Amino acid sequence: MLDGKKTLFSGMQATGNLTLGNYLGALKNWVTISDEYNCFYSVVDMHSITVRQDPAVLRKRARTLLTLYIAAGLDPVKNCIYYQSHVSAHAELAWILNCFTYMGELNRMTQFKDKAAKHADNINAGLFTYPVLMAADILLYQADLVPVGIDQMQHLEITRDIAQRFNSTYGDVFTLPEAYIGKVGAKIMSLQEPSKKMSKSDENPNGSIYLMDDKDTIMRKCRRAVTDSAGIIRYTDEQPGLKNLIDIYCACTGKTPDETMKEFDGKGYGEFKPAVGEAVAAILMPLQEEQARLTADKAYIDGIIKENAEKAAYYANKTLRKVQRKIGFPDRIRN
Ligand code: ATP
Ligand code: LTN
Repeated sequence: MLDGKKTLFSGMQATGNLTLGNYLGALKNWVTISDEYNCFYSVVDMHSITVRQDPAVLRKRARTLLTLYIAAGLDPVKNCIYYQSHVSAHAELAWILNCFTYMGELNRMTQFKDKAAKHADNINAGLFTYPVLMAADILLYQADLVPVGIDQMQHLEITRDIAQRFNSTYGDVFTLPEAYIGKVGAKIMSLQEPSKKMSKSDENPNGSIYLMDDKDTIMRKCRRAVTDSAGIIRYTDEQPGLKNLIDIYCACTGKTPDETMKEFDGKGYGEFKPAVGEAVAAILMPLQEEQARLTADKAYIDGIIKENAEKAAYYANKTLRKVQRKIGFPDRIRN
């Protein structure tokens, strides 16, 4: 508890171009709940290097992502928005937690299996211990709540297991975090293969709507989204492509699937798909304008980066010092 509020932590990797899935599944929810919590939102650039990155591209993407957090509506004074790599406590706690995590546990992680299959030429140890660094992120800030998409649930569970294991030996050091999965948009699927989640690392650009897509591209991708031959607007698992479009429409407009079915009763996909495009564009166009405005204000963003790194380090180091003491590292000598 800080100032009577619970603490929230979340992060996103600065890899690839962000998709509508990232926005609806994560960023949008972050903004909705940010007032009720003390929030830490990190650009997790240390996680990004588990897959090879071009240094200049990584640096640029990290900055774009940090700016996007603010453009999406997160107030950088009330919320601590910072780069993970600027707070060395993440790496230090991750090392300690590595020694409290079993190979067998990490071996079960589906994200590891997926990424190892995708990057068979670079199955590095960082990719394997990725969830431990994520646990360190969360536990350093004693987070009560972690808003993520459904795909991150397994990582949240291992975080709780590691924290519980540590606490059972050393006392109540870590708060046990709960996952927060938004009601709408928790899993946005690919527009081309509705059985796969929309992902920024998808090779087919038509499967994803990118946050920086222009309106024509958004409209085209929605029109070409894979649906079925039933031709009626129904929210059912039997029409997965359409169901995904309804989810997107609802997440963007705030309507429910029932309201949407009524609105498009008797109408076909030829009317519904452009309406989805319009709803998406109505969200993304203002976001892009705000992003451009903030990007131009270099001094303002630099100030936020500096101040928030210091603030994050203050809280992170408090937990780290406690952990170091508990496990028996020698005390620092102060004059
Ligand atoms: P990659 O394809 O590189 O693995 P990704 O697109 O899955 O990336 P992440 O950086 O792993 O994105 O995720 C950032 C956040 O966005 C996470 O909280 C994740 O759960 C959420 N998220 C990612 N894709 C979707 C999606 N299709 N629907 C809803 N939420 C999503
Ligand atoms: N693994 C997450 C990103 C991430 C994260 C975190 C999310 C790293 N550390 C801590 C929430 C809390 C992902 O791939 N989306």
